[in-house]
Amino acid sequence: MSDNNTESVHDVDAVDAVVVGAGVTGLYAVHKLRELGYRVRGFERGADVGGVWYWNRYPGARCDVESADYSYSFDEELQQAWDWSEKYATQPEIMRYLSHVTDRFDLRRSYTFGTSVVSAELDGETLRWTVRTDDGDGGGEVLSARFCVFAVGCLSSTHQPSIPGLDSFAGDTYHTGEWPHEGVDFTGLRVGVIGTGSSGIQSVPLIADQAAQLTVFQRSANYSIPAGNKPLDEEARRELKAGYAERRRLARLSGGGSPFMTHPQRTLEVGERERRKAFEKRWELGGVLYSKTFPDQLTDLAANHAARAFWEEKVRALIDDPAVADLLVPTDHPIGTKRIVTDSDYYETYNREHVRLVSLRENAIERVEGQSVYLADGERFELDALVLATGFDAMTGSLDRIDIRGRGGRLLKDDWSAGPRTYLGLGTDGFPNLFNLAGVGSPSVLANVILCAEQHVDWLTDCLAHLDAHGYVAIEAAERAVEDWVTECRERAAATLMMSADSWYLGANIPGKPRVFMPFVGGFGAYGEIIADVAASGYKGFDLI
Ligand code: N01
Repeated sequence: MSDNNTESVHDVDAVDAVVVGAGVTGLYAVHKLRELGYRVRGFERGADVGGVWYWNRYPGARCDVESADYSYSFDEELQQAWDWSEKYATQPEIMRYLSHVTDRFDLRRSYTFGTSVVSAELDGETLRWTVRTDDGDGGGEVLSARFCVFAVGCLSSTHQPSIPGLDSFAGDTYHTGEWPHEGVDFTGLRVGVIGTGSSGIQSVPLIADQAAQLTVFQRSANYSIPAGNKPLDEEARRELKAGYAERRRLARLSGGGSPFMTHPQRTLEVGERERRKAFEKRWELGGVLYSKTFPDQLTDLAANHAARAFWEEKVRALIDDPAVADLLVPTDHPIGTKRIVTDSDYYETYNREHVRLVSLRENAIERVEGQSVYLADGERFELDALVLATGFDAMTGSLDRIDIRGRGGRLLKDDWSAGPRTYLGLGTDGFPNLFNLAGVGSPSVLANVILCAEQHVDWLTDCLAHLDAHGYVAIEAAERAVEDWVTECRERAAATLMMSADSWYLGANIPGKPRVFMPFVGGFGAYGEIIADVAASGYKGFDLI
């Protein structure tokens, strides 16, 4: 630690584990690590628990995984006690749920909120980590920890577009990922939304309900599927609760961590009627799982075309003006290679008089000046408010903000400059006792992240119990195992269509980021088997120290 910092910090607190983040993963990690008898300190940048749900409070923010699945499975009483009110929960309901879980397991007492971890440095002799926080609510602390557990979320560092003059926009500017907690009233205003990913597509219909005029600036069209959201009545809830055991069993075997299996045959192996029936069923189910109707949809272009054609037919039927529909139908990537959006009335919103879609494809935003947005061809839009739905520096953005130094002072960010290097997504060589949960190198963003969190945390706590039972101080991924896993992840991604879209999975939305497919594409169930085998073999690929 630099000498000039010493006076501003409290005494060094020695703990077993530091957990960074109080989102769905961090909360469960704190719970399980405490169950091991560990002394745990958690740190969270936000003023409360919730992670991504704490920050993303834009109108229409809603989960795209069904509520029953997007909930913890580790405690039967918890899952029987909680009542979801809708098929897809809204952000406020998820916050209430996470707060309930936090209270139920008394997790807040382990956290310091409003405080970010700014650095973690390994002592090569003791293999302990010195962790420092900023001078947020916690006042700037230094801790010594045996284990560092990062649960910082994959979509937590917002991406601000570099548009000349944006900073000096004379109206109000909001990023969907940092939405004001008191909400925003757009009544009677001229509003512009930049970005048509999940955040833009979810917020547009609700902003349109309030705004006098709404202009949506679209650089790339996206595939979206109506959520088919509906309230859950008493009977539906009773059925869900009675079926949890089977629901979870299927989810654990599945590719995406939800209890839905693909059709047993390949897309073109079945006849036209059967194929349409299967697509129709998924369309009715709603949302993101459409990309898993048939098993080959993301590996075979002809299969993908069939899914895409069905989608296009459905979506064009929702849009009155064929010229607007032409703009809304993507032509630059196969369906499902960017996350399919789950919407409520998105396409229908463009049938409203006061809503205009502006394509930036051949006519980009050139600058912002005063209250005006100017396009390259000189067209000007006078606006009172601008909503940036421009996404995140996904998967690595939040880790990159932390100065993490392993053996010999190696900086994690430098080690990952050509793309993230992990073994199983969990650990990396040179960084013993440091774990990154539900992020790069694991199914994470390609699956139901709550079950991913449980899968990783359960693996981790079993592993730490193993270390303690056998008298080991530390565990570290072997360099060779890291290299092999990076290769395996790359090869598996290359065997799919996922490399053909400029997605945030590939870092393609962030200028200068290496184009590497960051999550593990092989499926949630298959990944679970791989990490279970590694544990059963005595942690092959890791050095136990
Ligand atoms: O971000 P995105 P998001 N000028 O990166 C555009 C999860 N999520 O916050 O595609 C103009 O997908 C950009 O255009 P392009 C979910 O996993 C889930 O919407 O780069 N436009 C794109 O249209 C999701 O996938 C839910 O050409 C610019 C948009 O901004 C992930 O989070 C809800 C631009 C960004 O889309 C990210 O979604 C919300 C510029 N300079 C989010 N820069 C649920 O349903 C960027 N864009 C649970």
